[in-house]
This record gives sequence, C-alpha cells and structure tokens, in this order.
Amino acid sequence: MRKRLGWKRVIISLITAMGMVSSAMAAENLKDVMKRRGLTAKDLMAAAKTYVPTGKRDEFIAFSSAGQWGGVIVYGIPSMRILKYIAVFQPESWQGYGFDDESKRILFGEGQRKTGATITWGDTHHPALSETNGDYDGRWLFINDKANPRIAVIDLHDFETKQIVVNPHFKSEHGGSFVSPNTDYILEAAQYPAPYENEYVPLEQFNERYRGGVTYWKFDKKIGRIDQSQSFSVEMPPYSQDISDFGKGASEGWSFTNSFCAERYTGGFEDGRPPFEAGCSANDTDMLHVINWKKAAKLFKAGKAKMVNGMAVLTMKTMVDNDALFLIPEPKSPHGVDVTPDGKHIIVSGKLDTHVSVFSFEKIQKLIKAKDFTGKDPYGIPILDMKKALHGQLSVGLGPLHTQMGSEDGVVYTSLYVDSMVAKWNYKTLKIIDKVPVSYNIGHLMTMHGDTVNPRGKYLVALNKLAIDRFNPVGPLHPQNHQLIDIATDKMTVLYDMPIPLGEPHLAVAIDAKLLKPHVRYRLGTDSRTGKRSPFRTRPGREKTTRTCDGSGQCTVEVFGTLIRSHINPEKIEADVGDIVKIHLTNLERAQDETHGFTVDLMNVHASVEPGKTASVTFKAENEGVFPYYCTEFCSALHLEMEGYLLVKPKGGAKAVAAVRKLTAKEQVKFKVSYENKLKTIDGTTKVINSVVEAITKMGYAKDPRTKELMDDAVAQLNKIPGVKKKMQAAVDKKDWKNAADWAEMIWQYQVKTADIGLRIKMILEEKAKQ
Ligand code: K7E
Ligand code: CUA
Repeated sequence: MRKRLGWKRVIISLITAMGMVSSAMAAENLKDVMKRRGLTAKDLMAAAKTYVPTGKRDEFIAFSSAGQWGGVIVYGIPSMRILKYIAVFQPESWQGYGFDDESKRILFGEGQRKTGATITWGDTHHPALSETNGDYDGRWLFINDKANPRIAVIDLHDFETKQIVVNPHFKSEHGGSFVSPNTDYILEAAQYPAPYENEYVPLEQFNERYRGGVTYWKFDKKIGRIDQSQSFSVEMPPYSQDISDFGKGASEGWSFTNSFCAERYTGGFEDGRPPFEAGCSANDTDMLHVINWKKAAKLFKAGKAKMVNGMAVLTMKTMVDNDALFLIPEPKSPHGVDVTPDGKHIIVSGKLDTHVSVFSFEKIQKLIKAKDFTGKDPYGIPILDMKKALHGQLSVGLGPLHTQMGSEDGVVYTSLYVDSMVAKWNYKTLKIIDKVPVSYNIGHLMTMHGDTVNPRGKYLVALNKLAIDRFNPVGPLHPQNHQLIDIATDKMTVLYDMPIPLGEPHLAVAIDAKLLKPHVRYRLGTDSRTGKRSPFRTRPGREKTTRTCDGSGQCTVEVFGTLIRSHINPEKIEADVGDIVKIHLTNLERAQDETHGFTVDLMNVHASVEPGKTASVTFKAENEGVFPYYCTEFCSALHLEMEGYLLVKPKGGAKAVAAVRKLTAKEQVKFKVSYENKLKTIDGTTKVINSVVEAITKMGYAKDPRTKELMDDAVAQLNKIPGVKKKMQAAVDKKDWKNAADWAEMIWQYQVKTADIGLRIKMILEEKAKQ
C-alpha cells in the first residue's frame, strides 16, 4: 500500500497528541483475570518474577547457541524476550550478512575450508564470553561450529560476526569454544578422530594415523581478532575428545578435556561388527586429558612445534617429554567437565554413570610431581590413578551431563538428561541439596556468570531438548524449550517456558546487562566487519558514479553513494549489459536506530546500513532492463519514496529516446498554483512545529539526554531547509514552476521529519512525567 501522509493528518495527530487526555475505563480486578485465565497464585508469583514492564529492561543478557541454524540467539533474563539473532556461519538477509561485500568476505572468504563444498551453515554448540581476570568483560563472544571445525569472533560493541577461523587440523570438533581467564586463548577440541592431512587413510590405520587434538587459538585483544600465526594445536590420541574447560585461580595455566571412545573403536555395523555405540562404551572408563597449556605455549614459542597444513602442531611426544600432558581415567562416556570458581576442583559427569566425579587439582598436581603414575597409554602419555586424583563422587541421578556454578560456597547445579531434572548439590561436602523436574531431557544448563570466578546465582536456565506437550503444536518438529528456574531461594522453582523456534541450542551463557555497552552509531564511513574506515566511504556532496573498463573489455560501474532520510543518492544508475556493478553506500544519519536497508530488485543483494556504516553490494548486470532499488527499512514517513532506478542498457547502446516535451502555458499555471499552495502549507506547519518546540521546551527536553539527542536530530533536519530554499528561489526566478513546486515539497518533507521527531520527544517526556 502506497500512502502519503497528508499534512492535515500530521497536524491533526500533532494536536491530538498534545491534548491527549487519559480516560479511565472500568478495569477487571486481579481476581477476575485469574478466574478468566485459570491462573493460580503460584502462576502469579512466577509472572511477577519474570514480567518486565514495557520500557523496562532485563537484568541479564543470554547468548545461546542456535545449533543447526548456525548462529546465536540473544535474549533477556528474566523476561525471556528475544532481542536479536546473530548470524555467524549462515547467511542472514535482514542484517545483510552474506548479502553485502563486507560480510561475504568473512562467510564466503576466510570462513571457507580449502576442501569440500561451499559451506553456508554451521552447527553451533558452545558460546563463550570474553573474560578479564576470570569474569565476563562484555567485549567479545566466541562460538564453535561442530560440523565444519571453525571458531567465530563476534564483537559485542555491535553484535556482528567479525571473523571466522577454519581449523586446518580437525575434520570434526565439539569441545569449543572455551576462553582462558584473560582471553589470551580460545580452546577448540576435536571430536571424531581423523588424519590431520587431507588425504585418504584407511580405517585399518586408525590407531597409527588418525588423531584427536586440542587447538589453542591466540586472541589478539588489541584488534579483537584471532591470530592464526600465534595459534597451535596439541596432538592427542584418537580418542573422541569432547567438552573442555580452562583452569582458573589455583589451576590457571591448565586445561581439561573429556573424551569418549577411548576404546578407539572404528565401527563396522555393515561388516557384521557391533555398532559404534556398543564398541565405544565397552570399557568402564574413558580419559580426562590434563594439559599444561602455558607450558605448551612456551614450547610453541620456543619453536618446538611442526607445521601441518600451515599451522603449528605440538606432538604428543613433545608434550609428554616436557611433562605437559597427562590422562586420568573417568567414568565412561562422560560429557561435561567444569572447573569450579576457585579452580581447585574439576567436576566431570558421565552420561552412563549416575555419579558426578569431583577431581582435586591439588591431588592431581601431587601425583604429577611425585611421578605417581599407574602406567602409560599406547601413545606414551602418563596415566594418573583415578581414585587418588578424586576428591570424591556423588550419585546425583540418571544421566548427569553438565554443571554450572551457584553463588554460594560449594553450590553447583547439574543437569540430569535421563531423569529430566536439575540437581542442586555441594561439591565440597558431596551432598544433594535440592532437585527440580524439567520438561524434558535437559542438555546444558546455565546460571548467571555460571562458569566464571564470580557466579551471580539468581536464575538458572534449563536448555531442554524436547518440548513435547509444552507449547501449541507447530508440526512434527517442535521448538526447543528454555525453562527459567528461580534459584534465589532454597527451593528451586520453574518460572517460565520459552520456546526456541530456531535450531537446537546446546550451551548458553548469561552476562550482567550492565557490562554490555554497544555502540549507538559507527564513526562515519566505517566498514563494520573490519572496524576500520571503509575505503568506499562517501561524504555528502561527494557522491559519484564511475565506469571503467579493463584490458579484457570488462567494465565496472562503481557508485559511491549516500543514504539519509529519505533519499538514496544517486537516484539513477546506468550500466551496460555485462557490466559489474558495485554500489557503496554510507549512511549519513546520526540519529539512533535510523538504519537504512538497500537492495536492487532481482540481484540477490541486500545491505543493512546502520548510522555511520559504509556497506557495499556487487553484482553483474547480466540482463538488460529496468531494476528499481529501494530502502528496505521503514525509516520515515517518506520511506517508500527512498527509491531509485538501475537502468541496464542493451549492447550497442540505448534505443533512441524521444525528446523531453515542453510544458504548455496551461500546465505552467497549474504548477504555479501548486507552488503557492505548498508555501501556505509550509507556513501552517511552521506554526505547528513552533508550538511543539515550545511545549517540549517547557517540559524540559534539554535535561534528558535521550530527548536532547533527538532534538539535535530534529534541528539537523530543519537546517537542511535554507539550502533547498535557495534552489526553490532559483526556479522561481526562472519561472520554472514545476521545479519550484517540487522544491517546496522537499522543504515541507523536512518539516514533516522534524515534526515526527518532535512528537517522539513529546511522547517520551509524557511517559516520563507519568512515572
Ligand atoms: Cu549438546 Cu555441550 Cu554440544 Cu551437551 S553438548 S547437551
Ligand atoms: Cu531509508 Cu527506508
């Protein structure tokens, strides 16, 4: 629907807004509502604990993996309101990710492996927040791709994916990403063993040639990127490495990685052998890998690594010779390994065992110092005695998976997959404190800052795999279910079920909302993906289009344009069939949330251009024709007019164009009348604007930074009018009434934008006055 906002409507809405009176209606009382909706007192209590009224904000912000969707889901706690989806390993058109040149460089460039297909998805499992001294600092988020071993870096200043690194050694991973206490390294552990080389090796050589491993990606905090040249992998036996965790406090400098299938079973169902699931859980124990990563980093720096596929590898032998790698048996088929806030204990859960096992780092160190080993594994890695390394074990229930830390001393929470419960227990005293049922089959769980040195308690989220009967059915594929649980009191209580409609989240992490400080706008002309100023940035008045041809005859039309309410500059682009078209656009807005989107019809390009950003799209004009382009975000009352045309001419030049017809005297008179009427409208609107300004000045807009900023934006719109007035006057002098009328219309449009902002200011001030 194409609708112009008539000036009368604007004025009427201004007047209504100014004189709005609240009329009280007879309301239902709380009891009536409870009865009508079948709510209990317990429901009301849960609602009161989760409800965040309009305009209010959440206390914590959660970042959840979105599993097979390939990205991250951001939501608030306790409201469980979804705030954003961050595209990471998959194209996402709203944010232009994978549709503009800047993000294509990440997704289709550095993020691609050298072998295999072009990958446009990921299987995200474990997000990790950057840390300073072991606690979240709100700067970066990292996440892994299990299917195509990769790690991505997301900057929390704009919630955009900035980098994807491809693991050159692994063909499969799972134990990523985990962050060292000062974000020096990001850990990524392999899953299904495979040769590091990209060549054929028969399964018969599994023990000799297949390998597991752990990669330590060096993170450069100055530039906010992983530095592959300073990163290295540690070679591991072909056990299936799994979840990992960095030591902290007492165990800083060490990391811990679980494994399953230490049997090194290679399957073969089709050859009449038992399947993987049987062969891989034949033994009673698997192996916890204990790694001195600080020592490994030193070995790497000392040149003790060899290069494989262009990246450093420390062999098992080097690690063993330097007392940097050890194994401890752990109950079979373990899943989570979680280091306690003080770093003194490591909690391991075995899926097929009812116990959680609490290892003592102090005991581990004593055994290592005394060289008290029970023997070596087939690869020469010393094995510590499990009993001697244990602080103790506790039977918590069926299928313990993951553990997160509480805020009270010794209190932790463990998910029980088979029981569909959360167990609250004390790892120091090895006593169960409480249990609460969840619906159903919980995987990971998350407490606030739950894997840091300073867990905040308060809330726990159970990341449940199945929703079954919880929500309105939406087909055989149900949403996943994140259940919010109150852990502020002694007894855990389920507060809220939140359906997750995109992929299977594995882990989530939650940070105190106050620690996040995203930008409102970019410095003018920023390429958001590099964080640097774009070479294609364009200042107002400098817009231009060029066409150049190379030696082969390939021509490129390059547009350096700008976006501001409500026009795209240029409004016409011409190309010949076969030309490459590159369009660089800079959003000149300074106003908060004034994003313009950009697409050219039928070209499969899209950019989301936030204030200050420069984004580019590139495509080939394969066919002649007319292709409208437009702004895709409803940015102002005249958003629909934010449009233009790409005209692609056939080879051999355009067909003859008819001469532009001159206006008749009668038409001239008509435009003159139109011009004069518009001047009257402008006068009327000026009065309205003045009265609004007077009102909001009285209401004290200048004292509130939010409304003050909006006012600056309004003034910026008004300041454009004198320039347009000059052009209008020039047309009047030439008696060019058509153009005079159009320039008058332009002036009025700036007034409308000003009035629109004025109204917004008034609304904010009125709301504030009510509170
Ligand atoms: Cu699903 Cu951490 Cu990949 Cu457990 S993992 S549930
Ligand atoms: Cu800019 Cu719509």
